[in-house]
Amino acid sequence: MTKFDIVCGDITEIRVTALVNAANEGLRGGSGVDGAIHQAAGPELLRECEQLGGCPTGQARMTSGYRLFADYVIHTVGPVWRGGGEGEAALLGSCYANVLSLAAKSGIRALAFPAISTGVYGFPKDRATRIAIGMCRLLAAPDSPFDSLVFCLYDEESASLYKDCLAEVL
Ligand code: AR6
Repeated sequence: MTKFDIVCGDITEIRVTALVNAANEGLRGGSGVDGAIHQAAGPELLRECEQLGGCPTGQARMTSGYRLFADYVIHTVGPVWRGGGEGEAALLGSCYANVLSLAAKSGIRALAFPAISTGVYGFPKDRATRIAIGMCRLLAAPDSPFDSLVFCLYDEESASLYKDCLAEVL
C-alpha cells in the first residue's frame, strides 16, 4: 500500500530515495526547484546532466543525487502553460507517469515530487494539482511498487490545494 504525504517546505531536505526535479529540456539547471536541487547536490549533478543530451517535455531522465540525501534525482520537463489548448494537461500527466515508470524499473520505492510546471512554466495550480494526484493515485494502485510518495509544496496555498484534492480521492 502506497503512503501519500503532503509536506510544505524545501524538497532538498526530504529523506527519500529519489527527488523529482522540474527541469528544462536542456537539463541545464535553472531557477526554482531546479536551482535548489542543483545547489544542494553540487556541481557534479550539472556535469552528469550535460552528458544526457537533454530531455523532451513530458519525459524523464535519472541521475545520481550526489550531495543530496536522496540517492537519485529524476528530472522531468513539465509543459509551459500556453492557455491549455496545446496538450499541456496530457504532457503534465506524462511527466508523472514517466517518472513513476522509471522509478519502478529502478527499484525506487520512495519519491518526492514538487508541483511540476506551476512556477516559471505557469500551469494553473488547481489543474496541476488534480493531474498530479490523479496520475499518482492511478499508478500507485494497491499492488504498486511504491512505499511512499511525498508531494512537496513550497507554499501553504499549494499545500492546502493538495490536501483538499487528496481528501477527495481517498
Ligand atoms: N522545494 C520545493 N518546491 C519548490 C522549491 C523547493 N526548493 N522551489 C520552488 N518550488 P519551478 P516549473 C516550487 O519554477 O514551473 C526552472 O528554471 C514552486 O513554488 O521550479 O516546472 C527550470 O530550469 C512551484 O510551485 O518549475 C525550468 O526552466 C514549483 O516548485 C523551469 O524553471 C515549480 O516551480 C521549470 O518551471
